[in-house]
Amino acid sequence: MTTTFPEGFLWGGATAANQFEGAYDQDGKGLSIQDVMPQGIVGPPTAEPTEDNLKLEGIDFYNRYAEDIALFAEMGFKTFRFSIAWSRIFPNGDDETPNEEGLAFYDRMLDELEKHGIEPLVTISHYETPLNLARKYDGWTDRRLIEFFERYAKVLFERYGSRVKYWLTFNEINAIMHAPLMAGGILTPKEELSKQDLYQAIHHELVASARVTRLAHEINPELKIGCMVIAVPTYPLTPNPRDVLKAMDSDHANLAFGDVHCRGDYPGYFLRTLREAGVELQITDQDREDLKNTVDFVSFSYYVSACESGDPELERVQGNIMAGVPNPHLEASEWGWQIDPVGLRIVLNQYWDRWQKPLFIVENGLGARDELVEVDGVKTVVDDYRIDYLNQHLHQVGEALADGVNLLGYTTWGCIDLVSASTAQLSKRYGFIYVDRNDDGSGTLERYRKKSFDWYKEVINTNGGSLTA
Ligand code: BGP
Repeated sequence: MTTTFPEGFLWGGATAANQFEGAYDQDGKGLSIQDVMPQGIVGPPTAEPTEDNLKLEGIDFYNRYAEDIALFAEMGFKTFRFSIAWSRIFPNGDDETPNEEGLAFYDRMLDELEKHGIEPLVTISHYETPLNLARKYDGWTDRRLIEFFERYAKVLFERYGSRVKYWLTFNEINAIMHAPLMAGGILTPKEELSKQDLYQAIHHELVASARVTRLAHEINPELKIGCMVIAVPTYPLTPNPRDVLKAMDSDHANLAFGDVHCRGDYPGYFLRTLREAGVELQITDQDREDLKNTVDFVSFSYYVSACESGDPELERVQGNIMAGVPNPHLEASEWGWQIDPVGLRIVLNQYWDRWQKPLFIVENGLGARDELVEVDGVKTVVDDYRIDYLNQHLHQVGEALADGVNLLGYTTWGCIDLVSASTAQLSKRYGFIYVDRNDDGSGTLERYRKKSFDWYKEVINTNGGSLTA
């Protein structure tokens, strides 16, 4: 069948400040947790920023944004997802007043996007809690973070609310279960973090998300606020009911975040998890009221599906942040992430059926090692593997649209090469644009169009018509 994408479908690409801006101490920016995470989530944080941390310079988007946005425009991007670095706006997180130079940077970026008619899609917090909040408060375990986050979001809505319609509160909010430092700014090592503190931190983020949703609507009723979750559809390894049940439990652990954001209350299965873990959440009456401020749409990242089994002995392997039993029917990327285009159609249907809120795919893509070559005297990457991956996934998106799913748009992850979140490498590349920078920090930072650049341009230009089955 031919894939039909709706008119006005928001095609684009996605990024995060800490992974590509660089300029980690420029113009009054404070340190964020990422500035002391040179190994992403595969190694411990350092006491202070160290030279081996590729994020300190990133791909220098901070100083090259105009050139890069022009390349996105050349591909025909309708939207561009980026995050605002909290510590550029509030260098310590708990400051009383914002840093004007930080705010001015995003004004300049928005000018550039407007110039090209690209709709901004802004993540308020993408794995970059100000380091001071981690050190002083142990991140989101402390209730006071709600107030600091609200202050930050208020400044953003007031400053950019007339120019930015689509906002996401926390990137991959469910990642906090597995990566409490990256997703929750919690410095207590994961092994020492009590369930009580972890779930309390989750509660604080959920309340903060709901409170800023209300705030946004108060400031400008036109604003559209979305939650953002990692989507990992979980299949039972076999039809054994124990496997099916385990898969359901595993799905529930993730769906809970969307349930709270869309329904305004904790689901029963989640309360049971808390009871069985001996956790007593500190919830005030005001919290319960706040949670009722549900989101306008649901956004998610999709890279992998997983299997589950009732057999605890079976080995679980890590995909995107979460682990599961490997699926014998699927191939994996070089980083072991299992590739499952059909899973994207499944999850789109699951979310739409469950929440009946517009959906937005804000991350999807293949992390691969690319080789820069010369074709007809022009430097490029012949990334047919990436084209194939994206084509297959987008074909399934088309199928989901035919199933009746309401989808606002699709932004590929890392539309320009950037530093990986999990392993902090540059060699794990996702982009349509190659950036000359290597894992050892060497490179000219020059940009080159990959083969997928022209391919995506054609997909956008034909509104999906050029995709193949
Ligand atoms: C998501 C994050 C992104 C991003 C992406 C790819 O978890 O929201 O920040 O990096 O995954 O992951 P990685 O960079 O680890 O390959």
